Amino acid sequence: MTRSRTINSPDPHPDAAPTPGRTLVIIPTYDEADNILAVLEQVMGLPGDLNALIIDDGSPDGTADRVREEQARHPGRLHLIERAGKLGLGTAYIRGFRYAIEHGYDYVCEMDADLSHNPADLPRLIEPVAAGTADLAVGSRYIEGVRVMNWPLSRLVLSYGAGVYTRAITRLPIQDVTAGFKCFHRRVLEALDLDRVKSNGYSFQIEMTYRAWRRGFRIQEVPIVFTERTEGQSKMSKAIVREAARKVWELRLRDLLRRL
Ligand SMILES: Nc1nc2c(ncn2[C@@H]2O[C@H](COP(=O)(O)OP(=O)(O)OP(=O)(O)O)[C@@H](O)[C@H]2O)c(=O)[nH]1
Ligand SMILES: [Mg+2]
Repeated sequence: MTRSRTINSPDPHPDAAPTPGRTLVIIPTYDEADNILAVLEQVMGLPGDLNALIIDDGSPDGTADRVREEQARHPGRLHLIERAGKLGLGTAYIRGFRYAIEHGYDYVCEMDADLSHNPADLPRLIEPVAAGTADLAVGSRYIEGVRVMNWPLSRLVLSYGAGVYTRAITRLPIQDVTAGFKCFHRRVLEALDLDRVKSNGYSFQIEMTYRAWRRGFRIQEVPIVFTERTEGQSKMSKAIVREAARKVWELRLRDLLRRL
């Protein structure tokens, strides 16, 4: 039994017959040399037709070198895009989404490189999208209780508060609005105008989910356990929180003015 919640109608989308499809797992990295090999070992070991794409922003700690070494072990399945400098999570994902569309992937996952997201949960995220019961699956920390490991209370309050704030302003019927562990059906990425997605930090996650919901796509939250990183540096900052606080209003107002 899948313990999860579907928003909107549970009926399959007309062109969403369950098909074995190709999956791309996009993993943006900045200074994740201490984590990336462990993540890749688990991701590449999963069953099914699954490839990974690392988007590295010139990490000074040599993350991309580790990925290149690993590519030889997975011929044609592990892809790497290197960008010149730290350009942000949002633009990294947009780059990855375009790659996924160009290369004909059916299911496109987002995942952090710091082991906060458990690769073993990927099949449960892909499953509703592949089965045609959801267009977007969101790995949620806040359904069926709160499942976050090793976070200080302040971080939990911030994350949970982001959900209360976002729902109050936008009515987005999602418990974990900043979740970064997701699986999109390609039709969602094709339908959204990716040029218009400008957020970079947490608000990128809110913006993608909001735009998908407003376009009428079915979103399903799948419970996951989130574990705070033990290796590497956090990139969380006050600027990221300010961007999210502003962005939620911007999305709502643009939507009201029909300029989303
Ligand atoms: N390519 C790229 N990846 C980034 C950038 N910023 C963060 N990342 C990656 O995005 C993922 C999420 O970033 P984190 O630093 O874990 O952010 P967080 O989860 O909010 O913070 P902590 O887990 O507390 O460190 C990780 O895989 C990072 O390496 C960036 O500017 N460019
Ligand atoms: Mg993290």
